[in-house]
Formats: sequence, structure tokens, C-alpha cells
Amino acid sequence: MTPVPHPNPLPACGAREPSDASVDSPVERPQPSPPNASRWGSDVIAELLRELDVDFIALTPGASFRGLHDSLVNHLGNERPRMLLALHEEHAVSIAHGYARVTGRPMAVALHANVGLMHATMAIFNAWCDRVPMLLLGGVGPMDATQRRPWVDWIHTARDLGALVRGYTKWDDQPASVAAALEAIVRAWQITATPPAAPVYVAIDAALQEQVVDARVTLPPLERFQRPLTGDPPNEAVERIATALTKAARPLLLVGRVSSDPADWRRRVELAERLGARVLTDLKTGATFPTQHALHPCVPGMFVGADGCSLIRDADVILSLDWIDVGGALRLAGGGEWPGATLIHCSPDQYCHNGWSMDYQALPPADIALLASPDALVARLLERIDARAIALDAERARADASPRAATAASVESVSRSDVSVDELARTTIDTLAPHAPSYIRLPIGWPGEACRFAHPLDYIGFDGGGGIGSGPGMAVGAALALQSSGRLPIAILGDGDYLMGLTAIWSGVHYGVPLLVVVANNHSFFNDELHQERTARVRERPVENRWIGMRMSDPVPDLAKLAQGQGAVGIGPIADVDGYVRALADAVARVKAGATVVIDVHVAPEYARAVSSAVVRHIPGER
Ligand SMILES: Cc1ncc(C[n+]2csc(CCOP(=O)(O)OP(=O)(O)O)c2C)c(N)n1
Ligand SMILES: [Mg+2]
Repeated sequence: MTPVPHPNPLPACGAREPSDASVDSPVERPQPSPPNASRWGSDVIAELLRELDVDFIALTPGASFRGLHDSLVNHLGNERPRMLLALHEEHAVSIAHGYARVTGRPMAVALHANVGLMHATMAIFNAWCDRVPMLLLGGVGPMDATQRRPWVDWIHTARDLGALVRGYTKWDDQPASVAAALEAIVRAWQITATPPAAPVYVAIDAALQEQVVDARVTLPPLERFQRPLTGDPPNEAVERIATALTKAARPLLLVGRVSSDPADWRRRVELAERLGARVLTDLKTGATFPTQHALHPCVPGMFVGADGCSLIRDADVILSLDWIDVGGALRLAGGGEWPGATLIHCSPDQYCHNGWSMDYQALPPADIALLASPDALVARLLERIDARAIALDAERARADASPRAATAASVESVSRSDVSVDELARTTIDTLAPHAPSYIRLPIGWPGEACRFAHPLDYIGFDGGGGIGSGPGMAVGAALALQSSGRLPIAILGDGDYLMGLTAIWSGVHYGVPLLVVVANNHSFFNDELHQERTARVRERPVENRWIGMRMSDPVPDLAKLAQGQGAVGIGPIADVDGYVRALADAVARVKAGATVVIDVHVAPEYARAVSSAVVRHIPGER
């Protein structure tokens, strides 16, 4: 994701109404230490975080960073960065992930050695795959063994803690002095947000944090340590791409990881319209193109559907704007062969590919490949592509592209006793439409027909790495960032995702974050039921056993009570559409008054049909 100007600046510290959020409560805003107080290593590090303009530092406490913790509270007065207490390190990272998805800005996260970092790993992997910036700070040591307490300092020290996350962070370091720690953090701050953005990790020796530093240890002059400017697409390449696109009879744009700046959004629409190009988007990224536009004929999903595949096969020139797995999409469309279209692939992603993680996806057969910002390429193409030169083709394409019905009943109903997934989707979008909703997350089985996006904030995106349990944390982080946007933040989560990550809701309540979570509760890790069903079918075994080891029943967890037990408003269980409409009305009023609300809706164990056939990988031996 390209960092964009903060779309919804948070109020300056202390600028909110006193009742607005307990983040500003006096008990959490202690007096900072006087300017001439003695300075500890961690004081200088905390001062640097302030100079870097770090808004928040999410954490679950740990003694390996007790020095830094003290400096944030008692030296800086818990103001810029402000602490966000999370009940699990995975939530701390997910909160930072959701926040970065909305703002493009890195949040800091403090992680205890070794166990806190171990807890955080899945969420770090999610953030890595999603290419969001994040400054991970860890405590470690003391590395000087003579300073270690017996037992606990030994089990919470590792020689190379960064090795735990090196495969899915962009850079890591374990500096050996306070001055080196300052340099490492400035470097980390540059690297994390330089495209492709990704988390970075700096482990800071507990002994360095707790040593007294003299006046010679000063903050680096940050104005002299600017983030590097990244390369513009070369003129010659832009010229070739413009020529290929204007000559194309059936151009296709695959819009993937692009900026969430509304000006970039408008430029993408302009380019598609000038070219008369069809456009595909998907739900792995946030909203990137108006889904109801006539040039966007297919509904978005996690996978390219049959109609999207036929557009790919039909295209003669394809421009991939950092589409996630363009090689895989082309191979899927071609039934294992590459379709004949000329492929132009613009993505800075190769800069962060490594030998551990394969989230770089299939190698695309790119005729022109550009390691550059896709948004910069679109802007440059608009300077060269003259609408009049291709007006006839564009007209033809527009006439061909017939707008879809807004929703289609494309779900396979299994049970009528609960709300169907289609009913859940239709009721949610219709009821919330007047309230400017921002869909932070949608569940795996969501029908693409229910996605009506007209602005980057209409849909924030998915989890990046397919790590279940990130939903509640990401929802809290994104909702925190959306606070002054005038948007109604809503996350629709699977019950498995909610149950794995639900104590992140406590942080939302504690910090007064207005948020609506709707749990599409099918009492199951249902995605995997589909896998078991297909496996059983191929092996000619009883498919009716697909639920065993999947269903969360006997007892059925009471999701509303689990929310109430953390101080949130919990509504439900709801098992009918009328009840859901009433619950939504109640929830909207409460969220607008500042509450964190969870609605438990019992839904039929089913996915939208197009989704069920796409999520299950082909099984060897299957016909
Ligand atoms: C951490 C983790 N564990 C297991 C999985 C495998 N997995 C993928 S989807 C899924 C089910 C998710 O359940 P839920 O959130 O209730 O969504 P549903 O499929 O029921 O709609 C599971 C277990 C995963 N992706 N991540
Ligand atoms: Mg489920």
C-alpha cells in the first residue's frame, strides 16, 4: 500500500472532549518529567519516537522493555506516542495493522522478549503479506550475561531474536549502544514506509534502556534523514505502455495494491474511461475502483471468478497495477496455460521478496515489468494518453459493458432456520447505506454482489496473510483511525475469527473507539467444512461428516455475552432478518454515541455459491 496523506487526521492529543475517550483520561495522562531530569537510555529513545511523530504505541507489557515503558509514561507523560494496551501481542500488532490500512501511517508496537514476539508472529506475518508499515520495537536481554537475573532473564533472552520474524519483516536490528539504537530506529522508520511498505523490527537491549546517558547522546537531526524518494517510471517505459494500451482493442486493468488517496482513485477511473478498459478488482485489497462503474463488470471476490477469467482470456493487453498474484490469476484464466494477452505488470513488490516467504506468488509472464509505483504510472499515463485518439474504442467498450444488478440471489441456502448469508449481506448494506459505512472487513463467504464501493474508505481490506483471529484487532485499529472521518466503522467477521481474537474488543472499549462488529455466526470453522466435504466426495466417503472437528456447539459460545463481559454492548443471538434490522438500528445509534458494539447473528452454514467453489483447492484425483 502506498502511504498516503492521513485521510482523517486524529485530533491532537488532548484536543478531544474529556468524555470522548478514556485514552485521554487523567489517570492515563501523568505529568512528564521535568526537562533537566536525568536521562536514561530509554528516555532518549522515547523522545525520538515523539520526534518521529509516532501517534500510538500498542503493547502488552513485559519487563524486557520496562525502561522504555517508564520513559513513555513518566518522561513523556503518555502523550505522543500514546499507549494502547492490548490483551495479547497478536492484538497489539493487528490494531497497528488496521490503523495502517486506513492511514498509511506506521504505528509502533512494543513486544516482550521472547514470548511476546512469539505471540505476535502471526499478526506480523499478516501485516507483512498486506504490505503495511509498522515499527516493531522489542526488549531483549540484558545481552551482558553478568547483568541477567537468574532464570527469567535467561529464558527471555535470545542471541538473535530478529531471526523469529526475519522471513516476514523488511529489516531488523539489535543495536549495541543507545546511539546505535537511535540510528536503527530512524533507519527502521525510513524502511518500513518506503514502498513496498512492510513491518520492521528493532530489539533493544534492556541494559541499554536502563543505562544513564550523558548529554553527548542527542537525537539525530531528522530533517537530514529524509525517507528516500522512490523512482518514477522511466519515460521510455511509460511511452511503450501508453502505446500498447492505446492500440489495444480490449484492454483490461487489474487493480491491486494501490494508494487509498481519493485523487489516485479518480485518476484510475479517468484512465479506464479514456482507454475504455474493463477493470477487475478483488477483496484482498481495500476498495480501489467504483464497483458499480460500467467498466467494472464483475463482482469482486477473494479469487477471480469465471466471468473475470473470461475477461482475462478475452483481453489483448492487460495492465496489472500491483495485482496480488497476477501470474496465478492468468494461469487460472487460461486453465493452466498463459493467455495470449500482452502483460504489463507494475509493482514495486520485488524489492521485498525473500527466500523464506512465498507470498510473492507465481512468477508473472510480464512483457513489460516495472518496479515502480502503480499510482505514479497511472498519473504518467494520463499525461500521454489522449482521450480523443481512442474515443471510438472507449465508446464501444462502454456500450458493451452492461451494468450489473446491484445484488443477485446467488447463494446456495442450506438451512432456512437462520439468516442466510445473502440476507445478511443485503440487509446490512441496505440498512447501513444512509450512515456512510466503512466496511473494515468482510467474511470469507461474503457475496461480491453486495460490494458497492464508491470511495477508498468504503472497504478497508482483508488480513493479508490469511491468519484467522486478526479480525477484532484490525477492526479496533481501523476504527480508531476512522474516528474523525464521519464514517460508521463496521467489521463483519466470521465466528471463528471473532472467537480467536475477541479480547481485542476490550481495547476498543477501553479507549472509547466507536465500532460495530457483526459476527456472521455459523457455529463453525465453515471454510474447512467445504474442504472436508470435497475431500470426502473425491474419496467417495460420507460427506455428512464434514462438520466433525469444525462445529462450535455443545456448548454454543455466547458471543454477545463475551462482548458484554469486556464492557462492550453485546446484542444477540439474532436468528431472523427482522430482528437483525432492529438490532442494526439500535447498534448504529449506540456506535454514533461512541460505543463498541457486537451483534451476534446466527447465519446458515453456507457461502455465496461463487465463493464456495473458489475457496477449495483442486484435489488430486478429482474429476
Ligand atoms: C490462524 C489460522 N488457523 C487456521 C486457519 C484455517 N482456516 C481458514 S478459514 C477458517 C475458518 C474460519 O472460520 P470463521 O471465521 O468462522 O469463518 P467461516 O468460514 O465459518 O465463515 C480456518 C480455520 C487459518 N487460516 N488461520
Ligand atoms: Mg464460522
